[in-house]
This record gives sequence, structure tokens and C-alpha cells, in this order.
Amino acid sequence: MLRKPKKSWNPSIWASWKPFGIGEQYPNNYWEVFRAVLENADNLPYAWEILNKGVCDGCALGTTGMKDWTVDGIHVCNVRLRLLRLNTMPALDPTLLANVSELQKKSGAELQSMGRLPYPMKRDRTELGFSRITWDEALDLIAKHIQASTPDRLGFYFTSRGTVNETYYATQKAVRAMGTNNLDNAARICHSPSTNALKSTIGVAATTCSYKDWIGTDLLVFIGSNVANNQPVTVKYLHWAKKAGTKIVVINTYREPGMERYWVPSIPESALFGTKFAEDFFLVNIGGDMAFLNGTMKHAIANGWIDESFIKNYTTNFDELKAFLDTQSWSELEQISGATRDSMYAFAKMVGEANKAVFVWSMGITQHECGEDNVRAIINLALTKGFVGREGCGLMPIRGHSGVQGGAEMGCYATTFPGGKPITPENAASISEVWGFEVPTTQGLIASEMIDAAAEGNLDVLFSVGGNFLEVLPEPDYVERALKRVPLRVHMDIVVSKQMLLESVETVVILPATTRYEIPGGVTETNTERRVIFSPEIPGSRIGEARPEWEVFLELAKRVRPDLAEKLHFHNTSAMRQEIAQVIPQYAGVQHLKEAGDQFQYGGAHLCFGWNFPTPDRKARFSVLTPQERYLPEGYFWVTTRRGKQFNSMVQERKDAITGAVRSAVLMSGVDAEKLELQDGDAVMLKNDIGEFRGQVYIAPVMPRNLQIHWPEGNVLLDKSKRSPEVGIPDYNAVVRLEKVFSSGKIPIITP
Ligand SMILES: Nc1nc2c(c(=O)[nH]1)N[C@H]1C(S)=C(S)[C@@H](COP(=O)(O)OP(=O)(O)OC[C@H]3O[C@@H](n4cnc5c(=O)[nH]c(N)nc54)[C@H](O)[C@@H]3O)O[C@H]1N2
Ligand SMILES: Nc1nc2c(c(=O)[nH]1)N[C@H]1C(S)=C(S)[C@@H](COP(=O)(O)OP(=O)(O)OC[C@H]3O[C@@H](n4cnc5c(=O)[nH]c(N)nc54)[C@H](O)[C@@H]3O)O[C@H]1N2
Ligand code: SF4
Ligand SMILES: [Mo]
Repeated sequence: MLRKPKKSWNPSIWASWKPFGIGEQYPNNYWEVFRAVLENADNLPYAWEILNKGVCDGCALGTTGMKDWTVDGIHVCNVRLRLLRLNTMPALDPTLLANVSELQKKSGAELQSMGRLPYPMKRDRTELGFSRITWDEALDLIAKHIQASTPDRLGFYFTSRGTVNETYYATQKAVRAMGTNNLDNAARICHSPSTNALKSTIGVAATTCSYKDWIGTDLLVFIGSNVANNQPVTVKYLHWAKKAGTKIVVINTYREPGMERYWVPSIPESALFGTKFAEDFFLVNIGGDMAFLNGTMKHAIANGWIDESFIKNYTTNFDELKAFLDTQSWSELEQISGATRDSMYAFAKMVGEANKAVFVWSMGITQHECGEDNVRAIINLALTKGFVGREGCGLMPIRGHSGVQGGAEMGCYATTFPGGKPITPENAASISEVWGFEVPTTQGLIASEMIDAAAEGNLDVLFSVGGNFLEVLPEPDYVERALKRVPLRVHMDIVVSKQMLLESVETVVILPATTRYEIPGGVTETNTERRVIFSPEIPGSRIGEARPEWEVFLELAKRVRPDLAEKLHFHNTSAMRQEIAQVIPQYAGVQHLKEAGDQFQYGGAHLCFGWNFPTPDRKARFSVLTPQERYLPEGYFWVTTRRGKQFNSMVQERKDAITGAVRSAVLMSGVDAEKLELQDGDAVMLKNDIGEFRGQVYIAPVMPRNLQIHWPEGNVLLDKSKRSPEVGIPDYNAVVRLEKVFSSGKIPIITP
């Protein structure tokens, strides 16, 4: 049994005695509520219905209306409130798109706020902007281009922003009917290393536990994850975890203020005095986690802080790992991780003394060239004590977008069929039999490879459902050149984004999509804890000729392959859920979901329960991991790209209320600033072979010789050729030189 939170107030977990944390840097969530009311004032009853009955379209924590399955009380946050307007705003005036040159000067936020896309539109190379066309004309045009091309020269990409299981399922079926596996979704550039690493070691490809396991476990570890900003309602869970005596620790390159303490607005004790979350922060270098975790395991083994019986009976490869760790020197581990041997000892002791522990990780772990091995290092540590498959224990790659969990599971992915099945001739044959048509048997192009193909003139059609390659991939100039080279680009979206405004050598088509709340028959999303949740259609006014993506893709596929017309039909979303239940065994039960509140957690509260690992030998596998020696020359810095007040490429505010940093801030350690004689606000230039970034010093508790900047602005410094070996996630980090900028020009700084 997990310990229960104590209800009585407890000053030892308070963040501050100052009421409401007066004078502290943190977001004013009451103001956010007021702001949301003002912003949605023209459509308030509809906005309220969405909040009250819909499944949140923000992050992958998951809700039904404003409730969840972890704690009582209201579940809503400023992220959801900020995104609400995407669902409630009226249509834009299509004549605004008649000339894109003025629009190209606007920011992403300004483009979005123009309103929803109401009609299909087209722009040919010689035209200044878009003009309206009919759905028939649009679909015929796209079908004609696809028929004139070959399947290997097509690309389909799906954002996971708001995207639901039914959309993923039907669209991937349609794309495969058109003969290609060149389809990918945002999971690729997010948690794909986690899926691969989990599958190859413990045999499952998703979070093994539930959010409930956070509350009352002994130890809750966050590695490269800033849930206070990115899954904000978790601060409630963290508060109750503290009240239940759970110890929280953070491994990061930055002492994230939101992970240190927070004033949870809906809990009186916390709203007044705040809650102190992290007991300890272990600061590491960007990319230093594997070395830190290897060092932790060295200590654990040396001190006997491991569960030998679990290791012997339920795992393989431990002896190899142990032998390898013996060859790793402390100086090497300290140099790579940036942490001391003593801090690794302190962490190892905490893990060793815990009987139960949950490990949560996010982009600080996955978005590296060694993303898959970073994840395996966390799995290794958890396996030393059997921290999986039982209550209060688990491995949790906490997901980003709402519903992104379902993307690859539904098969909307270049490297897997529905059910996460690898692309092999055998799996292709079995899915072909169910669907009644041949599907391609080889892996397709992943997201970044589509851009490479485009850049080389090897892509004839790029169909992008939402998303914004121009702002989510490294080297924006390269991406821009690549996008312009594709003869037909199709953007099916709800709003205008920057990538749509780029011309093409031939044609750009815009198609208006519905939001998840406008889809007749309702839809489902899968959240991080594998809960499949029904989101009903919310009655309200509708936007022009906007249509659900699933319908449009099936219609397109029928025009491309009229011979398959009968096989590419779903009467409604309920029919899709029937088929999903049949094709993807773990989703059995989805066919019964039909009302707000309906849900089930596939696989139950814990995967691998009772240490039953669905691997070929029924055992969990330790991995021997070699952290790469990384030499950082004097005068150079590591830099990572982070989130501020934004939802991915959609930037919302100049200043992040949690960190206090503005968009152009370069977060830098006080140690480095002192060495370089820099002060807060000093203008600096970050430079490397890829590009230049101009910003201002913002002194913050980051690891020395490590910097942080916001993306998408920082993408100019990222090298597109750096990708992880197994899944191809871009490395969203870089090495840079730093120069001070004086008003009269730039003078290189003497190295630190
Ligand atoms: N408000 C808001 N919420 C969001 C999003 C959003 O844009 N805005 N996006 C959604 C999406 S798609 C996702 S994937 C999630 C992302 O959620 P996170 O991954 O939490 O988001 P980031 O801001 O990228 O934070 C990465 C964290 O890793 C740390 N870090 C960077 N490099 C390293 C490293 O090498 N090692 C370690 N240990 N730490 C490192 C950074 O300091 C930072 O704390 O958020 C989701 N929720
Ligand atoms: N430098 C750097 N780059 C990163 C990251 C990083 O940490 N650093 N993080 C990466 C991560 S984790 C992720 S998940 C990706 C995100 O990659 P994407 O999912 O591709 O990008 P988003 O910015 O989330 O997409 C938002 C766009 O989708 C469209 N959109 C919004 N809502 C809807 C909808 O309901 N339907 C449709 N059809 N379209 C919609 C809008 O045009 C909006 O501009 O970015 C990655 N890029
Ligand atoms: S924490 Fe995530 S799921 Fe919950 S309301 Fe906020 S954005 Fe939505
Ligand atoms: Mo993400």
C-alpha cells in the first residue's frame, strides 16, 4: 500500500512564510483565468462546454472535462486556458491570404490570432497569395499529383497537437493504401527514443505505472523534465506526494525554479505558503546523464544497494554491465557528467534506501544523439532494485502533446504498423489481410528524412497535418529551402502558420481542419498513463467548410486508388473504434467508449506487473552503455533549447513567468558570467558553424559551461546532421562560442 497524504498543514514542506510568495517569481494563475474569460468572451458558453466535457487538448496528463483519475478537485491549468482560443475563435477573412508578403512579416502568434481557416485555398508559383477553391478541386489536384508520382516520393507528417486516435488510425490506413510508409508524427521528434529503449529492454513501449504511483512512493525522480511548466497540474500531484512523505529529486542542467517550489492555486495551504518540491537537485552537463547514472550504479553495486534476488531471477546481462562499470574511471564519469563522485554517491544512496521509486523523464533525456542509451541508463538504474511492475514503482517517459501516446500505437509512423508492430514483410502481410489491400513492406521516411528528400529534389508531395517544420527542426534556412522545392505542399490545419506562407516551385494547398471537439461522433486520446479517454463532440457553431482529417484522407485515398474505394470506408468514428479494437489488441475496449467520462487504462495500472516481462526470454535486460567522451574546448559552451511561455512552436509571451527569462535570454551560470565579466542583460552572440544567435545574459543556476536558450529562436544553432542512431531524433543541443556584443560592434571575449 502507498502512504496516504496527511491532511494537516505542515510548515516543513512550505516554500516560504511570506503569504502568497509575495515578491517571488512565479505565474499568477488567477490572472490567467481572468485572461481566458476575456479572450474567449465572444464564445463563452462553448468555451465552458469544452472545458467541462472535452478531454484537454494541451499536454498528455489527460482529463475528462476538468477532472482526472489521480486526485480529487478541479483539474485545469494555464496551458489549457491559453490553448482554448484555438477552439473558440471565429474564421478568418480568406481575402487576408490573397497576398502573403505582408503576412510573412507577422509573428506566429499574430498569424494564429487572425482566426480559423474556413476554406480550401490554393496558391500557384506565379501568384502572390491564396485563392479559394472547392474541396473537390483540392482533392482532385492532390490526387493527380500523387498519381503522377511514385510512393517513395510522397511524405505525410502529423502534428500531435490536438490529434486523436481515430485521426491517426484512419489517416495511416489511407496513406498506406496510397502505397507508402512515408508517414510520421510528432512523437518522432519527442519521445521516440523512450519507446525504443523500453521495448528493447523490458518489452513494453509505454509508461509502466500510473500517476497515482507518484503519491506515497518513497522516491520520485525527475530527469531532464520540467513538469511544472509542461504538465502544470502535476504540481498538485507533487504537493500531495510531499504530504505523503515522498522524497522528490531532480537531475537537470538547471535548477528549474518550478521544480524547486510552486504555489498551487487550488490548494489553500500551497496557495498561501507554497510547496517545496525537490529535496535535492543534481546538476549535470547537457548530455551528461548517462555518465551520472553509470556512476550512480557503480556506487550502488559497490555498496550492495541492489536487489540481488530480483536481478538474478528476472533480468539478464547484469554481469556484463557490472564488469563494464568496473572499467569506467571516476575521473572519466566526473568529466563527462560534470557532477562529482560524491553527488553520484548521494543519489545512489537515496535510490538504494528506497523501497519504491518512480523515474520520470522528458526532453532533457531524449533529444540527444544518444537519446536511446540515455533512456536505457535510467532503465538500468531502475532494474537494480526492481522498481518496475509493482505499486509505487515505474518508468515514466512523460508525454508532451495530448494524444501523442496514441500516434505510433495507431501506426501513424514510418517505422511501425498499428499496435507498434515493426515494419516487416510478415507484419505487412497480416495487416494486408485484415484491410484487404497490399501495404508497403519497408520502413518509410521519418520526419527529418522527408526534409532531406525534399532538399534533394526527391519529394513530389508533402502533406502536413498541422505542425511547423520551419520552427521545430534544426537549421531553419535549410528547412525553408527544402520546403520550397516540393512541387505540391498541402497544409491541413486550423490556423495559419509560417510554413504555409512559403512559396513552392509549383503549388501550395491549404485545407481547413476541424478541432477535436468538432468531430462528429466524438474521438479518443491516449494519455501518458495509457488511459484511453473519450472526448465527445461539443455542440456549437462550426467553421466554414472545415472537415475532420480522417474523412479527407480516406476521400483522397479513394481518388488515388478508386479500386480500393470500398475498403477505405468508415461510416463514423465509432466504426473506426470497432476496427481499432480488432487490429490493436491492447486497445480492446475502445469500441465501448461513447460518452464523456468513458475511459479505460490499457494494460492496467502497471505494465510488467509481477515482474512479468513480455520480452522473448521473459526477462528484463540490462544494457552496457558507454558515455561518449565529449571534449569541450576552452571558450566554448554547451547550449540546449528549452521551452518558455509557449506551446511548442506557438510562442505566447515574451517573458516566462516561472523562470523570469525573456525570449532572447541566454541562461548562464553566475560562475561563467563572473569569469567573462558579464552582467545580467549584457548583449551576447552565440556562434558556431551552423549559425548565430543574439541574446542577453540571464544569470541563472545552470551548470557552468552550459547555456540555455528558447526554441524556435535557437534552432539556428542546431546541426541537422546530428540525430540519434536508432530512431533519428534530432539533437536539439549544440556547442557554441560566446562573444560579447558592444553597441559599436562585436569584440571577441577572452576565453573563460
Ligand atoms: N507549457 C507548455 N507545455 C508543454 C509544451 C510546451 O511547449 N509548453 N510542450 C509539450 C511537449 S510536446 C513536450 S515533449 C513536453 C516537454 O516537456 P519538457 O521536456 O519538460 O520540456 P523542456 O522545456 O524541453 O525541458 C527540458 C528539461 O530538460 C532539462 N535539460 C536539458 N538538457 C538536459 C540534459 O542533457 N540532461 C538533463 N538531465 N536535463 C536536461 C532542461 O533544463 C529542462 O528542464 O511538454 C509538453 N507541454
Ligand atoms: N529546438 C527544439 N525543437 C523542438 C523541440 C525542442 O525541445 N527544441 N521539441 C520537439 C518536440 S518535443 C515536439 S513534440 C515537436 C512539436 O512539433 P509539432 O507537433 O510539429 O509542432 P507544434 O508546434 O506542436 O505544432 C503546432 C502547429 O500545428 C497546427 N495545429 C495546432 N492545432 C492543430 C489542430 O488541432 N489540428 C491541426 N491539423 N493542426 C493544428 C498549428 O499550425 C500550429 O502552428 O517540436 C520539436 N522541436
Ligand atoms: S496539465 Fe495538461 S492535461 Fe492538465 S489541464 Fe494542463 S494542459 Fe491539460
Ligand atoms: Mo513533444
